Amino acid sequence: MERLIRRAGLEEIHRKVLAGERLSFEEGVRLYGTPELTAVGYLANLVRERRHGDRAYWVRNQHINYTNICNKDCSFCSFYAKKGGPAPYTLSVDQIREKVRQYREIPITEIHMVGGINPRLPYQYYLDIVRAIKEERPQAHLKAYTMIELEEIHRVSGKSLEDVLEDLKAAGVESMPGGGAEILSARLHQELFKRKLDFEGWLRMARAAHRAGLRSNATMLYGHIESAEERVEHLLRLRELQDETGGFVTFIPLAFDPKGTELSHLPNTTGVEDLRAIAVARLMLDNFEHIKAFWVMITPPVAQTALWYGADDLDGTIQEYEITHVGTESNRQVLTHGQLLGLIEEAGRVPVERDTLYNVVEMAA
Ligand code: V47
Repeated sequence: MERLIRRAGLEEIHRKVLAGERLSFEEGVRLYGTPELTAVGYLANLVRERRHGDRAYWVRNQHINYTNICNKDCSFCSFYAKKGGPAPYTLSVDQIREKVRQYREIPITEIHMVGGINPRLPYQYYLDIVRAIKEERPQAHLKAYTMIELEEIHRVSGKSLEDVLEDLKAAGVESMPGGGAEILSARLHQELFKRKLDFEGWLRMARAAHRAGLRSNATMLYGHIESAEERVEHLLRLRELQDETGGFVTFIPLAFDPKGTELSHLPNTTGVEDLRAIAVARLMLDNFEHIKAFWVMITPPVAQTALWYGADDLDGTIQEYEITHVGTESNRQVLTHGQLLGLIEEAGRVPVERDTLYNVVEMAA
């Protein structure tokens, strides 16, 4: 390994990783640039094992998307309703209740709820669906609404952002997912998602949520038109906010799936890119406890391998996922807990069932 690290020119980064020192922007770019993925993975695995040993976390969860109507028109998205695409829908409070009841028999500990930005939805709707979920399944942790939705909920509320956050918490929101960050960059905002909150706004919302006591995740959408420098800048912007608030729980790199988007001419990411995104994140985000390999996006085989490239979490059993459909046409994208455990054990790690905030639910025997 020493030889490989030398060949990759990563000796100084190796020294810093062993000493627990913070890596710089230039070093992040170097980690993206070196062809020696194994060396990058080795370094990331040192950090991963220092923090989590052999543990690999997973969660029994359910995703709910309450509407696919969206006015943001992001060119990387295939989820929102448009001509020739998916038909528009908005779930009623009763339909949401029904979705929760559908998986009553499964011991789910987390419900992850997000949706498009449907400007017709009133403030009360956002509170009502949260209350309905908590009534149906009070024991499940509700992780709901991205920073983009928070901005919209604030817009329709006529209240201060602080009051909105208090209302959401009182209704039953317990943490927030990491979506909507895309790439925290002014150039990419202009190119790909200019109707959406810009990167300063996303960070402002996250800061306000953390100050209100809501923890959240952070994502990065990679594999489209962003450069290595822009990816590293994204990571550093998250690291800086995490230094300030400590409110982020997990970082999740999301591999861009071009199918059905305005960027459908672009190729899918490769396993090498996916593993590198995980490894570089593990090395740069020294103040994030967890790095998640989201199997829905990068496929179970790559996610399983990522447990040796910096990831300590595979996310969950899922049930249904509508935002993307890698290798399937169906919304039903599910791994049973047996399949998840099998993937983790085959990779040589120890599966640990967790809840949203990484409290251990049950250790495998
Ligand atoms: O913000 C949209 C991304 C995100 C595509 O917090 C796409 O635990 C790839 O944030 N190809 C939503 N990605 C999903 C998300 C998430 C997922 C799992 C766990 C957590 C968590 C959060 O999906 C969006 C956007 O960045 N997305 N379109 C696409 N074509």
